[in-house]
Amino acid sequence: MQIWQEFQQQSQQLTKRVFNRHLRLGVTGLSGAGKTAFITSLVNQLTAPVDTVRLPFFSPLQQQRFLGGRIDTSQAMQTPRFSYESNLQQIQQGQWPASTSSWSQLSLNLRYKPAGGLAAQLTDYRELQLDVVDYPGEWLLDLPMLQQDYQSWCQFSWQLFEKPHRAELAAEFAAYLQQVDLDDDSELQLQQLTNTYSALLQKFRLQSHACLLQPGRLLLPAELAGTPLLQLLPLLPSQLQQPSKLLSRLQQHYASYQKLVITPFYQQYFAGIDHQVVLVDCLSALNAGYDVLQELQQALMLILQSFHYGPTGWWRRLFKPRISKVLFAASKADQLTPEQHKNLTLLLQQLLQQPLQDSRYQYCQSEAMALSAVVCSDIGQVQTAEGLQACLQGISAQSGELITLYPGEVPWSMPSPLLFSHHRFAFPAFLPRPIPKQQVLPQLRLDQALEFLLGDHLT
Ligand SMILES: Nc1nc2c(ncn2[C@@H]2O[C@H](COP(=O)(O)OP(=O)(O)OP(=O)(O)O)[C@@H](O)[C@H]2O)c(=O)[nH]1
Ligand SMILES: [Mg+2]
Repeated sequence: MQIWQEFQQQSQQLTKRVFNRHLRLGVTGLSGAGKTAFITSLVNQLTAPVDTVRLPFFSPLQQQRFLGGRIDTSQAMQTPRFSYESNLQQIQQGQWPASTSSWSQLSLNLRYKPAGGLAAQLTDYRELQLDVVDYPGEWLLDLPMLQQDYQSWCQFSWQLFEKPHRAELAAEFAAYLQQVDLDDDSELQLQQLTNTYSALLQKFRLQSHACLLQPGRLLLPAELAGTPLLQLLPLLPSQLQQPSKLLSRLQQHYASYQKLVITPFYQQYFAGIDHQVVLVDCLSALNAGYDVLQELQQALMLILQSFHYGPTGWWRRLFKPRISKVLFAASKADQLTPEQHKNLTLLLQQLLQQPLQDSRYQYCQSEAMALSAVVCSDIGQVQTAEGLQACLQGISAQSGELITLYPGEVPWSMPSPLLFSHHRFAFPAFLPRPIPKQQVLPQLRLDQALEFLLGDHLT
């Protein structure tokens, strides 16, 4: 019975894909980029009663063809469901949902009237199934590890560890590794080394604000906690020269991690993506300084190399899906006064300049914008000696108090290290403003994002 149901579900899915009625949206971004907030707001905008939503640039709604969306309730019981309702409740009550610790999924059925032609005459409405997956951003950085073997991963890691914002913390770990017996591959030694390396990764994140941390599962193991698969760490480049028991064990673990963790992660969540949104938190990186901004650029470049981009037709949609549209979005634009949004978009484009030069992107449509999934600030003006000055008002995430401030300017191109030596960026973090339950989340340019990502599938 269950096999028959699964077969029925799969054939329905295939039919939808052939007729372009199924879209898998890949929400991509490092930890803290805003994926969970983005998905929550997207679901909220698309499932709220259509007369309560304000999405002027989302053409199906503007043309009164969008009839509404609902959450698909037929999702398999064993599939973790994206906690939309509780995330929404938290945001409406003025709190952010916690950082994601495992994967989850949600499907929406979007009902719309066809824009014209024969379809409009023959049917009252059509439905598009939209699938979205949420996962911890840390895991995304495992994808580039598929392109490397253990040795090259170690070399790469130690090059990263030499960077100024990491060097001091890494030196301690290097000294610890120096005195390790390379012919001891006992459980005890492997576990002690792994614990020390995983503590180092946590310190890199908290003290150095580093974002390129591998392997991601060492930071957030989920169901893999305690498995030997996670006994993984980069030996020093000098320790790779001679064969040793420890080296060969770590090589085996690395290969198993690639095969049993990263490949299934990619296959399950990313291999079938049709459209992608890449969320980037440029403002936190600017706050953290030059080295972190550089590292963010490097991380984005590595991640984007893991996806396949290109045109799509029904055959490809079925058998060899490729990403045909990618939206690069600078998140949390509500932390800036509006005249800075253009600079934020330009900075994002500069950050992505290198990956975007890659010829693969020429075959897919891309767009860059600054957006905010949940607007937490009000825009105002204050009188200063120089005249009227734009300012923001919002609830500070640090103090919980209402603050009014001018957050400052965003450089429109990659800033030099010199700029950071005499200027400190301090873009504020806000809490969401509490709103009534029936009110739709305030957002910025989510309508333009939806138009780009979904508009042509709702015609
Ligand atoms: N002001 C503002 N802050 C936001 C917005 N979206 C996210 N944030 C902030 O960014 C933090 C991280 O957002 P999440 O949506 O949890 O980020 P994530 O990409 O899901 O992170 P992981 O779950 O760790 O991978 C939130 O806790 C907020 O502090 C936004 O639209 N506006
Ligand atoms: Mg999350």
